[in-house]
Amino acid sequence: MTLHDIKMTRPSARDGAVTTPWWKKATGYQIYPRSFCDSNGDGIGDIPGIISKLDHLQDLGIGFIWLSPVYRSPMVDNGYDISDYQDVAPEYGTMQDLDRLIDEAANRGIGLVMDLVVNHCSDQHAWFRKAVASSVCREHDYFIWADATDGPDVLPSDIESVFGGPAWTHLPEVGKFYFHQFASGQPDLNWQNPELRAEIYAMMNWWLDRGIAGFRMDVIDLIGKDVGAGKLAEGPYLHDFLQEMHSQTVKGRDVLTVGESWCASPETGPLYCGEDRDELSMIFQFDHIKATWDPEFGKWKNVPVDLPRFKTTLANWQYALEDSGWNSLFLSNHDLPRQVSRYGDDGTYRNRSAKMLAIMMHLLKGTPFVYQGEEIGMTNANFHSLEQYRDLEVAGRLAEALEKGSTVEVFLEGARRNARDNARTPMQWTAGENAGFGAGAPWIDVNMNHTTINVAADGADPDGIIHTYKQLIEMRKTSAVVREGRTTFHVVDHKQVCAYTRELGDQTIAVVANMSADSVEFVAPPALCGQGQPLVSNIASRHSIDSVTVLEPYEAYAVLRNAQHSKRCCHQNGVVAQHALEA
Ligand code: TEU
Ligand code: CA
Repeated sequence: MTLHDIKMTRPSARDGAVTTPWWKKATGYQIYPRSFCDSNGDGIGDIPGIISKLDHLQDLGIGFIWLSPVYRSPMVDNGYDISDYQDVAPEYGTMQDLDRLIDEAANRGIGLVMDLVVNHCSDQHAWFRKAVASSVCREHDYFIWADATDGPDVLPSDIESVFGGPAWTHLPEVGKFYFHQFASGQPDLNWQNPELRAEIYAMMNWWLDRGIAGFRMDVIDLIGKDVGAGKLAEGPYLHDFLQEMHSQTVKGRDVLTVGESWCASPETGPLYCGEDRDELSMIFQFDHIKATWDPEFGKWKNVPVDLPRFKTTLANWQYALEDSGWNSLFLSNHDLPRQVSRYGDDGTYRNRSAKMLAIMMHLLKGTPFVYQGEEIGMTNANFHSLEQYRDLEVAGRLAEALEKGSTVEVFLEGARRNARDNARTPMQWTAGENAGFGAGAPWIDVNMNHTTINVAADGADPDGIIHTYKQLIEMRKTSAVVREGRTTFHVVDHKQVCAYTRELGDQTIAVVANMSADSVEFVAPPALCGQGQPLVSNIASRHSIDSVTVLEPYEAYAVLRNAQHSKRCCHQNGVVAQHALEA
């Protein structure tokens, strides 16, 4: 796809000022509680641990926390299997701790966004226990069942679970199969049942009344499914349910909602978060992540990042939500590899490439999300043996890979690059024991590189990565062009450089990022060129983007200019003729 094709998909711009909701000025920070900070030395991160680190978050300047699940759970999937939505897992603390977290965060101007996992619950949830015990009770229909007409060995359909193996499990005591798109310990909830939906909305209101700042909604694109018809993601009832949920819960409240949708496309994205839709504030979409996966083997086979494809997806989303809707901006979360390892260089150019990625993402239009440790350039886990992995997905997918004829070695190499545990090693606070995470041996190995990569060292270094993050987070609060400027991607086909402009009124921000380890002689198109004021950079500040610029490996910088600046540049550089040719 060329730049021209991308522009065609962009709806026309619309002027007109609207009041800016707080979450358009804010940067989010995701906490994976198990791995953030352990206050009592049992090796597991907890809520008092989070409270003890709130100053770090305030210092960073973030506006809200997305807290991965802390609810009561058997922890088959580290809390994404909830057995009680209105209680806290004892290993993480108490409801009192959670209320204190809400208050202490609020004192620092930080909102708390809870993770809402309602596509499925745990098989230990009271609803499921009752549903299994009786086929006529109310809760039985809260789940999705299929009769074992042809016996327990004949599956109702060939739908596979995300973690490997069939999505159906037979329960002899019920004489039926139940449906689970994830682990067998995560039975899917039957959203067709209005009583179930009412229970979920009541639970959401109970949390909202406690003063939380909103919800991140786990795999929300799956709730509208029609399993019989084989329509799972973005199923026929999805938007009806999201509109109902909005009207029954968040309507009239000043909160943020962000739905996780692995299947959203630039075409369907506006349906979730368009301004007139009354559904969600924004979604996490994964097109730019999937664009870097192997078309056949997905994330388990490592392939180099196809930069034109990656940029095309980012561009298409910027354009699709330009007039209505809102983007979330992220490269990392608890399910993805560390961004500096995936898109940058976690060796020689770690510091520089981590900053490059931050500059490249944070100056786009949307709400950025920082995943714990990203702000100091934490890297992949670098595990060398299977025993070091904790994620159930690794076991599930290994079995499958071996069945398909792969080897443990090949699988381990894929896991080293892309397994979810890469992002789940303990937060690296200090160079000391257990990286300052806690006094006891952590539930998952600490990355060996914590002796050099840690919050204390990065913060104390004037050249530390965290300082670039602070700068970018501050810019979003203060600069309208960062928040609202119209995005145009340039040189989308360029294999090394990512470049775009943001325009609002007479202000333009021009961003160039060399996403490669080579020094690049970059020929910039006219729209990108010009002299202005240095905004942010990861090497030395630069005042202009020239028609030809030699970019250092992983160099990134942004220039802010107004109409005045642009004119001056073209004359000074004497490149008007060349520009005219290119245009
Ligand atoms: O993730 C949805 C999901 O499908 C991912 O698990 C992803 O597809 C996976 O990494 C594939 O390799 C959400 C949560 O973010 C994840 O942690 C949970 O495990 C999952 O839902 C189930 O709740
Ligand atoms: Ca603990």
